[in-house]
Amino acid sequence: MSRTVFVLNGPNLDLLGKRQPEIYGQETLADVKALCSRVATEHGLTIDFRQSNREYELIDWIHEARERAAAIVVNPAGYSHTSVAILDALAAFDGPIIEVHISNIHKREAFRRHSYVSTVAAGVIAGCGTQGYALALQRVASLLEAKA
Ligand code: CA2
Repeated sequence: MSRTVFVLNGPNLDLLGKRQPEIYGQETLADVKALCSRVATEHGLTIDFRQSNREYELIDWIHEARERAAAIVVNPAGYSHTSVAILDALAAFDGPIIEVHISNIHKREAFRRHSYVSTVAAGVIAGCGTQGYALALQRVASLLEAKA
């Protein structure tokens, strides 16, 4: 069985650590990737870590995950709150999906409180900073273990 986890990041997350540190912290996306690699190795998982500013590209990657990944960790960023298309793509994925938000979306503007993606996620982590990615991978490891 595949132990590959796709870690997908939505629009503007390439700016992590470069703007708005008061909301998203100091770490860059490269730091998050290094953190994910470390945690994945600890749990015998392999990660495929990607970021895109384009909705269609994220959708294509979710389709690709159907063939190649056992689980998806996704921070859909702004698309969480708007994209039925990303929701539909994720709904066609068979394995566990964990949604991550670096900030606490429930403490911010009202429009951030609703996420389409949450309706298909096995779990949602918000407001734990970039550590949320590590928590998500730990959860994926537990879910895959329980399934094996
Ligand atoms: O808290 C999160 O992880 C979000 O998914 C981040 C999204 C936001 O639209 C969601 O409501 C919550 C924004 C990603 C943009 O990230 C930036 C990072 C640094 C500077 C500017 C944007």
